[in-house]
Amino acid sequence: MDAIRQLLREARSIAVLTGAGVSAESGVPTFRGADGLWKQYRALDLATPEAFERDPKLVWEWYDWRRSLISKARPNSAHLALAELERQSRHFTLITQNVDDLHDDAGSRNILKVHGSIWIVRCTECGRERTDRRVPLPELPPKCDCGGLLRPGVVWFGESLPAGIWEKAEEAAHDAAVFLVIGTSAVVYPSAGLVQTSRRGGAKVIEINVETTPVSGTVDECLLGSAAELLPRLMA
Ligand code: BV8
Ligand code: ZN
Repeated sequence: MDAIRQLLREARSIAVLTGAGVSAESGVPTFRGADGLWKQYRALDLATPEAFERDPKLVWEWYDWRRSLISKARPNSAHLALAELERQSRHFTLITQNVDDLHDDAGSRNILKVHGSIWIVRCTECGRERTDRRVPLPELPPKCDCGGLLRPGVVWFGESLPAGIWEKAEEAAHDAAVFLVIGTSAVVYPSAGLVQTSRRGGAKVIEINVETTPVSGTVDECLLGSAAELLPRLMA
């Protein structure tokens, strides 16, 4: 741990990729864990444009349920430690696959949300986007003032990642001297590919997870444990 603390202190640039595992200790269910969202809700079928096309009410019931769960969640020590690491670092980019905005609530600043935010709604007719934090939503599916159907402002399977944001994430991963990959099962692409991108750019890659993942064999250090427990210890 000392060597890693030293590495983080001296790094000229740090990039971090987080997944649902960093919000687990805030009570937000992960996707693929034992009590995961995928299990109960066939999420892989729900988080798609086709599912929304077929049954927008069903898809919104899932998101409305997640929104009310997330509205009760607070950042945990993993989120707070990452906000602290950013304050101590010269160049720091936080790339998150999470849509819960808990990194914002923890005080992180330079955040790239590659899968969007569950608090954004976007009109499928006029394209207008806005933050809507109402839980529960008054009607499902919610409608825009223009009468169009609103959709969650997240990236679904089969959809491309927000253009500008994705380019910045690739650049940050490539330029990083240290790349932290935390609390992600590293199975969703292209986000999981950022680990390889950082290695190609010469980064020291450190993984923090409670279990090994498909990238564990490619990283320099694999710290097995909870992010909420390990990250604060890396900051001390
Ligand atoms: C695209 C937003 C193309 C919505 C999400 C076959 C092979 C390879 C790829 C594909 C394929 N078929 C299709 C694809 C592409 C597909 C994909 O990767 N599929 C996977 C499932 C195989 N990807 C896409 O479709 C992407 N788009 O490719 O577009 C394209 C290109 C150009 C032009 C047009 C189109 C879009 C992907 C984004 C999908 N949206 N979510 C929503 O949230 O509802 S994905 C979803 O999974 C979440 O965003 C989540 O963030 C993401 C990854 O999951 P994790 O965050 O890693 O969470 P998970 O539960 O899986 O893991 C938790 C981890 O934490 C575990 O490892 C656990 O051990 C650990 N953990 C638990 N507790 C702790 C902990 N770690 C530390 N501490 C703890 N306490
Ligand atoms: Zn509209």
